[in-house]
Amino acid sequence: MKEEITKIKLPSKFEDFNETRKNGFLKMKELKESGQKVAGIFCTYTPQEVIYAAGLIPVSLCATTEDSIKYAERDLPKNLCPLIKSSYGFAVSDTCPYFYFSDIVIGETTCDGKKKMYELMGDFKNVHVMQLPQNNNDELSLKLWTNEIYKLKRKLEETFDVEITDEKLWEAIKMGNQERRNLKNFFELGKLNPSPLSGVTMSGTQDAFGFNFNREEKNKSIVEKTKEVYEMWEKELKGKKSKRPRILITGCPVGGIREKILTKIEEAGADIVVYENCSGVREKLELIDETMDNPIDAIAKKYLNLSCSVMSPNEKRFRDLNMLMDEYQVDAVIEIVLQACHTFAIESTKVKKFVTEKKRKPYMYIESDYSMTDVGQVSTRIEAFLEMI
Ligand code: BJ8
Repeated sequence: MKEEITKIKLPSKFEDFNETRKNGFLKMKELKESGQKVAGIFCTYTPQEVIYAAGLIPVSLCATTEDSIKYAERDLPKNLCPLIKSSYGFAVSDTCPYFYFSDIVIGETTCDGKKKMYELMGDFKNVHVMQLPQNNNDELSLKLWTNEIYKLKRKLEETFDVEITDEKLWEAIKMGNQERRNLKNFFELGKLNPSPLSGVTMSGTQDAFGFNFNREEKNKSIVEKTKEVYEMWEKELKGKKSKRPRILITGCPVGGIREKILTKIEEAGADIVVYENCSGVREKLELIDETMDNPIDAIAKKYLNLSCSVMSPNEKRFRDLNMLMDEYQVDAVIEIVLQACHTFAIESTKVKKFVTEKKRKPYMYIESDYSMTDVGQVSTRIEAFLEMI
């Protein structure tokens, strides 16, 4: 193990990563040196409880910068979602330390681009792909997904020579639910009016929590941060009025366009108060049912219920949107879709209709990628939209 670690390369562009990520890499390096096994993951559908119960640590792999895309485009079409190209580019060029540290990568058949990319990735990494059904409202799909979770369990047991007992699964479920409750409380700071925390800071802080691999410490820091922000709001903002429109962000994950789009929205005078996407509160809304008899059944039910646009139909997304728009007193919705993401792009027609006709609120659609070429145009559109509210 030690020998493997001495060979370790931090990415040539290590200095370009932000402090939080760099600290995360260094902490992970220490864990690997102590013999810890790691599973790299890309998606919210990954049942992390099974990974923890196997004694591994799940880590989100790099997928949010443009730099790695040039490596991906040697194998992948240019006209593909930047998130997929960035993920693959980091992997194939070995410039993401988390990918390097991963003993296994776990993927799911979500969108077409991702599932085909995993096939290529499987040529140079141990990749296990879970077959995700695309209808989360039927019994057969739930059976199929439950079976996929059993397959993952067996894969981890065989690969790492461990036994995943029900007891370990329930322990991981309890810890995961606690983390969901804590993160939900943190995101609910966005319900306060005036908003105490910028949406950009909120999503950056969530990333930072994710780079703490000690779950107890992580839970403690989420609770402390929430308390600190709430106390600041009580002292400095409570009772004041804000004229800044309150924005809900929906669509694709936003880690790769945070600076380019989210910062511009807030600089233009609005507050992002809630994310209805994988970068926000959505996954935290439903806990894993701790009263069920079988932990795998409970895990399968929770994860299949997620409302990503890869599901068809995807009615649960509208239930979540409805509730979040009301509870966070949202004034307008901005949907951000990554270039060539067909499922979110097509579903946006329904989202627009829902927001403008059912909720009677302004809606804006932004399609973009990780490059800065359209930053001027995006800023102008955002300013015009906010003026109209
Ligand atoms: S659960 S949002 S993390 S799939 S943006 S790669 S869908 S072409 S990232 Fe996602 Fe899981 Fe869904 Fe969340 Fe494909 Fe679209 Fe790209 Fe996407």
